[in-house]
Amino acid sequence: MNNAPKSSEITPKELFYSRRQFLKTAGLAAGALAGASILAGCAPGASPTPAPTLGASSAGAAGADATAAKMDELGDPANEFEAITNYNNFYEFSTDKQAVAPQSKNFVTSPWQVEVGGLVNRPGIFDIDALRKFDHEERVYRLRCVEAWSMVIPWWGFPLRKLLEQVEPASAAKYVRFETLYDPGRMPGQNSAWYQWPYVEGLRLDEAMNDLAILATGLYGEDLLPQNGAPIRLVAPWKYGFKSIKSIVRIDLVEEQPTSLWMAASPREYGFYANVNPDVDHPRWSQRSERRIGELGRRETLPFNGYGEQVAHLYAGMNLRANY
Ligand SMILES: Nc1nc2c(c(=O)[nH]1)N[C@H]1C(S)=C(S)[C@@H](COP(=O)(O)O)O[C@H]1N2
Ligand SMILES: [Mo]
Repeated sequence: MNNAPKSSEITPKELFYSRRQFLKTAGLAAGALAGASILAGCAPGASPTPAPTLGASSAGAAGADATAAKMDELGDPANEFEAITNYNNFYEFSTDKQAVAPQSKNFVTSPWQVEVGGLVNRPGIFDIDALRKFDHEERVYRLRCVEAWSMVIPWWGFPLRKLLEQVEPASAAKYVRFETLYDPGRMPGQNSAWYQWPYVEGLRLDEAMNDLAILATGLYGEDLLPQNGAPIRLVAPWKYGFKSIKSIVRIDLVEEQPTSLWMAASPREYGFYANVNPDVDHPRWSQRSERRIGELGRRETLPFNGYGEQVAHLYAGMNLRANY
């Protein structure tokens, strides 16, 4: 998803995390992806890893709730922990999806604070420990990357609305602007001049208040690992994955529509709304279908990533074709 992505990033490919992993997934009529070019260097699978086997298809292997099969409301099984934590977009660490996990593994996320301000009546600095005390729940969401691959992830988090209610948005507030940590010493990708750091994303205030929008601090019931945006990240599942900004340190209520890092990098390709929409092609590829990580073949992409019932009303009267 940079200006000139490697074809390996946008083309169905085979990704084998390990033979064991492959056999498990294959047994579920699932396969894997990422192709020849990635295959050879498939870091996570190169040697047997001691990573927890909490994936859907490992149910029964260890028993108990932690390994029970998880699925989304459409019946799609959650991807395995190994896939979710070893195939990542996090350009602050690497533009190579399989390099993000190793490159970020020593990223220290404690202490951590999130400053919430702008057009609010009660601005505040929230320590990560305080945010962890918000009433958390599991949300099993599909994550659909603009690059046309997807996963199902069992997030652990709380509605963004709960935090916004605490700071009391002022009536002039129309948008929410999020910012990732800026620290090139700890996030080496930020030394790249290709992008305007820090990573910024935004939602319209009514989108942010929608129940689907959560702040996640974990997945599979464990604290987030750095590669997934530790210690806290946004998840807006009806939008392309790039909207779900990681490792947040600032949230501002603002009057003007924020300019995201991707809008600044390539406005022709990445818009503000970025709702998942199979009818609007990316300028360089179709959004009609997607490859679900862990499966062979492709799936049809659903409008709003399958969440239209909850969010379509937010866009009544808008020309969605013009809001890529
Ligand atoms: N700060 C930051 N947030 C980010 C990104 C990033 O590069 N930096 N990548 C985005 C993209 S393109 C996707 S698809 C998702 C991937 O989330 P995951 O690695 O947890 O699956 O994170 C999003 N959030
Ligand atoms: Mo993405």
